[in-house]
Amino acid sequence: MINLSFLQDFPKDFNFGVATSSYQIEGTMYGNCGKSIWDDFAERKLNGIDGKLACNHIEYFKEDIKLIKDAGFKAYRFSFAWPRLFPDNNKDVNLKGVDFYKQLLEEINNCDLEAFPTIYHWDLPIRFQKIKGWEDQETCKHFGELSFFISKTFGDQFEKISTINEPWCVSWLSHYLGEHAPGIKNIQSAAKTMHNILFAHSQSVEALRSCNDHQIGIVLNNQFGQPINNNEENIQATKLFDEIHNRWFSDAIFKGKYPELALSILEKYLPENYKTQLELISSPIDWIGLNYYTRSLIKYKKSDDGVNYECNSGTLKKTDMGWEFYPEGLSYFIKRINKEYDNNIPIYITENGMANNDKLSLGNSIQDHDRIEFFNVHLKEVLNCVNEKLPVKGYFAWSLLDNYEWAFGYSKRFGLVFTDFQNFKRIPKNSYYEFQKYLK
Ligand code: GCO
Repeated sequence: MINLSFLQDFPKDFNFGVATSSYQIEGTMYGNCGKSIWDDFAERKLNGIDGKLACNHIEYFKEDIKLIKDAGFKAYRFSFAWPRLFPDNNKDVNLKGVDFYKQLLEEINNCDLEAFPTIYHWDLPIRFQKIKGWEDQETCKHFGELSFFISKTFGDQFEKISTINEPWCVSWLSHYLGEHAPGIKNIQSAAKTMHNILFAHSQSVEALRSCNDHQIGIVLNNQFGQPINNNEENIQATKLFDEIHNRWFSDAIFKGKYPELALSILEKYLPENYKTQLELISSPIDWIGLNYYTRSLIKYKKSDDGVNYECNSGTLKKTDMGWEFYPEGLSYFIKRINKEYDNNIPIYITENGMANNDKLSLGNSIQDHDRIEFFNVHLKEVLNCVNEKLPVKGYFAWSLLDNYEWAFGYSKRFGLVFTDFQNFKRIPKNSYYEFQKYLK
């Protein structure tokens, strides 16, 4: 039987936690939350399937924190909803929103969990759409102000904080592939946001440093690219994929530059002063978060805009998202950050997990063996890295609860805990109990 018994072999101070994000769990109809680009996108593209109710975490947060504690986890990664704090404009704060995050943080700390807040996990207030959201650096300036506000208002409740979750998703996935809000498909918008979201990070770091003594990080999602075969054109295509998906962000953060191949395509769309801004973007951070899910097989495919590749999947075991199990990629990226970018920076695996077609069986149990296997093979890679003395300091399972999985609505279940979306009942799955067995 595949199990997680080797969790006991991790060092005592290794931080195990779970992760969530605001729009995916809170429920925007509660507590005077304002509208975000996801409400608009859901209305236009997803038949109105949105985060209005989600998991109603706003009312159930105490129960949710208790679930985290009872499993033996030591940390909780969540995000602040910008439209909950500032629903109508950039000045008038929603006291109900402030009160919610105060209570949440208090509950987290009372349960002896470490809070790992993220400032931005994709729910940009809708008002920014007027200036094309992240395409305009005005938005980045306001993001700096939001960061300052968060640090000032809640900063005594946590040590570590991350600025942005997955800049690749905010930019490429949302402005080139059009799969996430605001659903734009245009290389110029994509290039601009690829840069601006990093500029926003720099504004946030500056604001946070001026306010408090936090340990600041950013969360990158890395995906492993493998050429579909050894043809030279596929090898080159893979290099471009890797630069757009991964290196664009890590090169900027750690080296203050953009990788050559990707830059040769995107530079013409960047602001004139982008090099000066890269100096700010690369100002030191204190830790790095890595989200990891899968690999892609890359094949050359000619495109007029120069983005000459397509992504395919292979024949390995797949999750309900159709994503292949490829645990080797996780240790690959841990080593890459350590060896090629910064050999001291603490690394946190801030997301890793799988969607599974979970069903309630008799007696209300959920036998998610595949998920236990997914955690088993990925956590073994992490443990090997720890044993090799790489500075991996923590691991967050994605996710605590089945929740709103973006463009897939409620159809993809990533939780350790099953959510009944009719009545908000939470039912721990076997994977939850498997963690509990060895963490408690
Ligand atoms: C991400 C986001 C999560 C997703 C998860 C599964 O990494 O894409 O942080 O919000 O739900 O990754 O797709």
